[in-house]
Amino acid sequence: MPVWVRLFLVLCTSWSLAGCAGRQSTLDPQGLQSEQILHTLFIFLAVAAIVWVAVVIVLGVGMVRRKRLADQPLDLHQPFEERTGRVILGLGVITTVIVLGLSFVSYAGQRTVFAKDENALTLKIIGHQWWWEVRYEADSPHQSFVTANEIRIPTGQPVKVELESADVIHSFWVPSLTGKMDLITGQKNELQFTAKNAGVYRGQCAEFCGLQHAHMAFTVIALPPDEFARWREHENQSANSPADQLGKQGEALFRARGCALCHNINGTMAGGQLGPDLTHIGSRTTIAAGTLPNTPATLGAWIADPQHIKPGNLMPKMPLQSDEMIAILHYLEQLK
Ligand code: HEC
Ligand SMILES: [Cu+2]
Repeated sequence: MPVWVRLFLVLCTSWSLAGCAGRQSTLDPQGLQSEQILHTLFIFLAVAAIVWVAVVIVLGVGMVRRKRLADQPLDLHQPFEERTGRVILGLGVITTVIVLGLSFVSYAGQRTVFAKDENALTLKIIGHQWWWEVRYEADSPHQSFVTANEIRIPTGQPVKVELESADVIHSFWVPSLTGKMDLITGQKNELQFTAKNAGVYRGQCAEFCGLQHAHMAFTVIALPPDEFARWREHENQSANSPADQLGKQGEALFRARGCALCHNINGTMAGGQLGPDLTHIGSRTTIAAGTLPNTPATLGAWIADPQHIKPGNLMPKMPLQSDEMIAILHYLEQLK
């Protein structure tokens, strides 16, 4: 085979498969449920491909072996009619068997995907235009906390998410871990999944929910169970008190400039509920629902003008002097 043909073939396969891996892919499953969904997809694909190839072959044979028109087209051809009838009957039976078989495969797959485990870690997730409220609730309120846009889970343990919406319909989708489920006001939907491997997976709102729907992503971080327990312990604690003068100024300004009306910071006077909880904002990996990585620069840019970064979102541009902004930024950065 000439080199250029081989090169062409290699490029064709590698390019077409290059999009299949990664942290947001149904074709690179990292959870028990997504694996099952991929199995089901492959079975459907294989059966459909075989049927398609068979149809194309028969069509080809029919075209090549075309008969001349009979002299008397209206004459009955008894043997031919009988054969045709048998073929149609046979194909009808095969079609029924295939449809029933695929229904069974689909049903069996759903039993895994929608299986319920009583010991699952339960989270409540509330969709907002355009961010995700994530509530870890335990029997004791001291063990319960709220975060946003970032879901940490232990590997190997089933996780149940209870899905609700604060406004319009959203849809929870982490392709690497499981299928989609809608978040609807006044209705509680549930979805369970188990991450097999530690890693960082990307989720995305999958139901058009308004202007910033495309910027309504989230991160799922699957951690080994002991690491998850440590994180949970830390997340339970109130926010760090600011260590220096500038931080203290920032904390006071956070209240004085109205941020506290919309944002909660545990252990402080800030108790607003309209925006994401900021108790540990300094340790989150992204801001504004996965729109930007969380760095001092992006956090500063967000506070300075959230409407520039995410036009139409529900945090207004706050009138702040530049020294006030620096103080608030310095304060938020310490909330690890
Ligand atoms: C009217 C309510 C409101 C006020 C006032 C407000 N915010 Fe927000 N804030 C929001 C909302 C809503 C979001 C989520 C926006 C989105 O991602 O769509 C948000 C997001 C944020 C985020 C990103 C959080 C994350 O996890 O992505 C930070 C940081 C933040 N606000 C800081 C501030 C600061 C500092 C102030 C005061 C200068 C402030 N906010 C004032 C409503 C408000
Ligand atoms: Cu949405």
